[in-house]
Amino acid sequence: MANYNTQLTIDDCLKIGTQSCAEESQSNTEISFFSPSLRNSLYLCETLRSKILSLTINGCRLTICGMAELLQQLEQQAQALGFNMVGVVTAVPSPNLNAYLQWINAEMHGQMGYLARPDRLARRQDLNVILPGVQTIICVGLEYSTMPLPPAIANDPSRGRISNYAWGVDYHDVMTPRLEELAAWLKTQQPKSGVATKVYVDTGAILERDHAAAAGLGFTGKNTMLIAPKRGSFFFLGEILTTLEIRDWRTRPELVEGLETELISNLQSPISPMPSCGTCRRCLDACPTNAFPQPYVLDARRCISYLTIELKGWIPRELRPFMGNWVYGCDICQVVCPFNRFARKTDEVAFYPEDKWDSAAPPLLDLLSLNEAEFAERFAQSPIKRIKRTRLVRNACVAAGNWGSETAVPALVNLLSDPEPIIRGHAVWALQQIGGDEAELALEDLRKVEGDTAVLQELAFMQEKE
Ligand code: B12
Ligand code: SF4
Ligand code: SF4
Repeated sequence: MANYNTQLTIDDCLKIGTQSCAEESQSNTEISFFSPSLRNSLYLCETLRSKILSLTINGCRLTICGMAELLQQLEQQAQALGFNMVGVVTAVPSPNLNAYLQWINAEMHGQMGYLARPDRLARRQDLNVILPGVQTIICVGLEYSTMPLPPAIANDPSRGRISNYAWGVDYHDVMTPRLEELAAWLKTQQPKSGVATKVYVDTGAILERDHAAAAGLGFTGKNTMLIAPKRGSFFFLGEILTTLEIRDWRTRPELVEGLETELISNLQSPISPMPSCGTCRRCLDACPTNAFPQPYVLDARRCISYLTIELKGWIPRELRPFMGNWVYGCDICQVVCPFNRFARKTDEVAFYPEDKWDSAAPPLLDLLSLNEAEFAERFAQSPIKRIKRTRLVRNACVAAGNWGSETAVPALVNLLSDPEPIIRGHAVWALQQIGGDEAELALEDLRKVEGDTAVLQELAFMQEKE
């Protein structure tokens, strides 16, 4: 079999297509090819287009589509798979790579060591390390906003708040198979040409937001979120890296230069110039842990999302009082953003909470009493399963300390005998915050038997305070 590269000319398409049609035993088969040479064919006059683009050989219909048709079909396929946004961009390293390296050098990634690994940095610097010959990144967005949380629920300190993105099924599980399906479809657009693809949702060593911004999906906010002007920022990102060259004149206007004007006269850029944050700084001022040292830079080590999800060990004592009742992620710098007035309810049923308020803001007493088996069952489908019981109960202890109600004391006292030192230690902190006879007696008892140094330090902290 000839080894065709991905840059098929119209002649290549005709040659391979004619051969494939001749080989087809069944009539009424449809074979379609994509040729970048036909980049603007949608805008050719109808007669010329029908001559070039479609012919029937041996009962088999052969269609050769150009760049514009491919983009149109890509959009349709992506939409049919439930994605709300799609864009393509040339696979070059992010122009903000330096900002990223500075962020790593300043150690703002905290314990997320994978972000600083030399092999992962190499991938961000050269996307060919991920996929040799990569030409294009197809970026998709999937909205996840489901329902507004009534203030009475959101601000109820007896409940632990879960970030909106984690109310339903894990987005990695929802998006990955669909992106793989989209990648499989893409490969059919140039059969026999060996198109390679690589699918990522969140976990890839690429700067997803920067590439998506370059693909026209939105702009970077001061809160570092990718914001779509008419949709806000409550959406996930996913990508297909591919060796197929797809160029979109909408994000690469230079591509249309030199074309006959009448061919492009009906083209109008659908991507209007992106807005920006302007003088707004609501997110920066609203962040309870002061995690933005400057606009567009987030010190992950102070972010509640990092503290509740990524941080494996002890939550720094000085930050605990500012975490409020968040037990998994945080939405504050998005909720205050004026662009999120445009956020729509997602059509994705998988993201809707099963138990309405209890999935979005479960009672803290329920979380404090979770055992391993209950945790595994309750969060089997949810992204929360990733942090395991220890981190979730640790977070619930901090939220209970901030709640400050004696109602939580019996559940916290129970946790003083938990096998996990991190849970015992955070329960100690919560009981110190709440105070009262029952809490103090239990802490006295623990002091006599505790053998773990870190837990003893938590206990000592209270004595120092006294
Ligand atoms: C590590 C990580 C985190 C870390 C660090 C966050 C961060 N801001 O970097 C933590 C755990 C804190 C986190 C939290 C959240 N995350 Co997160 N996270 C990631 C991950 C895996 C890598 C991000 C990264 O590389 N950060 C490195 C830093 C340096 O990048 P950056 O902050 O984006 O900064 C860039 C720009 O600000 C720009 N820049 C710098 N200066 C300037 C100046 C100007 C003027 C401009 C325009 C740009 C600019 O350059 C920087 C480098 O590219 C991505 C997935 C991925 N592979 O990309 C998801 C991802 C960014 N996270 C996501 C989500 C949903 C969240 C949360 C909302 C979850 C939650 N509710 O708790 C929060 C939001 C917090 C926030 N405000 O960012 C989504 C974001 C979708 C979107 N619409 O933007 C992503 C893309 C995952 C996904 N596939 O959907 N996350
Ligand atoms: S997610 Fe919450 S803690 Fe993190 S930067 Fe935004 S407001 Fe601050
Ligand atoms: S709150 Fe204001 S400053 Fe922050 S991202 Fe939104 S528009 Fe930009």
